[in-house]
Amino acid sequence: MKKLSRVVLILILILVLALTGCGGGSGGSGNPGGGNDGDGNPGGDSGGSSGYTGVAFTMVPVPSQSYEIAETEVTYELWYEVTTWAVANGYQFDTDLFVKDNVVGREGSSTNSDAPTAKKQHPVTWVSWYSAAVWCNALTEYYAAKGGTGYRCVYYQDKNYQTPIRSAGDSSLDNPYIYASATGNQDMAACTANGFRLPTIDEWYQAARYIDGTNCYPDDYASGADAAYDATEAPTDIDGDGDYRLTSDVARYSANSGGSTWSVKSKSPNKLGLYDMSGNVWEWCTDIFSGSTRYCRGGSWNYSNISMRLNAEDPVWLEAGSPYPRAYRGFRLARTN
Ligand SMILES: [Ca+2]
Ligand SMILES: [Ca+2]
Ligand SMILES: [Ca+2]
Repeated sequence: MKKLSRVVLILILILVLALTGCGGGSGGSGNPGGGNDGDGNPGGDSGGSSGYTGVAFTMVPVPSQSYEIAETEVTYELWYEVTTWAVANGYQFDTDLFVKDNVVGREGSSTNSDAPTAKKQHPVTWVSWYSAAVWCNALTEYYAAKGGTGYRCVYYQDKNYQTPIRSAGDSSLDNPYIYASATGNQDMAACTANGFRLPTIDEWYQAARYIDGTNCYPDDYASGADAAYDATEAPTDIDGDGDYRLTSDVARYSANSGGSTWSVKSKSPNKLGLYDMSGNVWEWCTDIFSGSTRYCRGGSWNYSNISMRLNAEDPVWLEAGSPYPRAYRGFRLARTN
């Protein structure tokens, strides 16, 4: 089944010891966009493998679609490494109200917001939609600065796509410009930038329900399951992969989480090879619904089985001052290809 997916491994190289002295990539100019000028040559990497570690993650193409989606939720390990670089290069994330010490992002449902621990493969939580979207730009620029392909940012302040949004407090995030062939675009469907971003709710849904292009997991199934969310009927091998998965086999939710997040990939994947589409943490999507409302999809470790349905949504009103980040919300990357 995995042969259906052309799995692309993206290796993020991280200069652990010499961020302040590397002088390359993002440069010393204070402009983190230095590696993302679209020329495909991030350049300036100080080179040498000594001192580098890597955080690898996998993007999975969705067949017959023009986008890729991440195999897993964004892990705390990846979040922490990129956020550390981003803050040092001028990015600002929400202080995410009610998080101690103004830090942003926690290691799963734990309270750790510092260096990763043994739980580093848990999804990052306590990230607002604003921080998640800005972080996608940060990852795009980080990747370029560290020697990867020079992907172009997706979210911009201005209609001519000159200035990527680098602050979660930027008011333009309420209705950001999305890089496209025409100026002034604010529709993700027209996006032509190949940098990282949040998926639309429809992209998330298509990836969650995909079986073979003709058949899909039904709306009342968890993504990857062979029976309805509440298993009122015996499972049938609906995805044809030779197993009979129940909701409990593919999702971490209230009945089997033990009251916490889990490392990503602790349950079986769906047909595309995507893990935890249902459960573990709700995942922010990029769409704007009536002003400041955004949607999360897929349910989480502290929600019941009905929220594991692949069409489950959680509309979240991002009113200023509301404690919208939660220990049960994270996100998953997407990328136009
Ligand atoms: Ca299966
Ligand atoms: Ca099956
Ligand atoms: Ca999830």
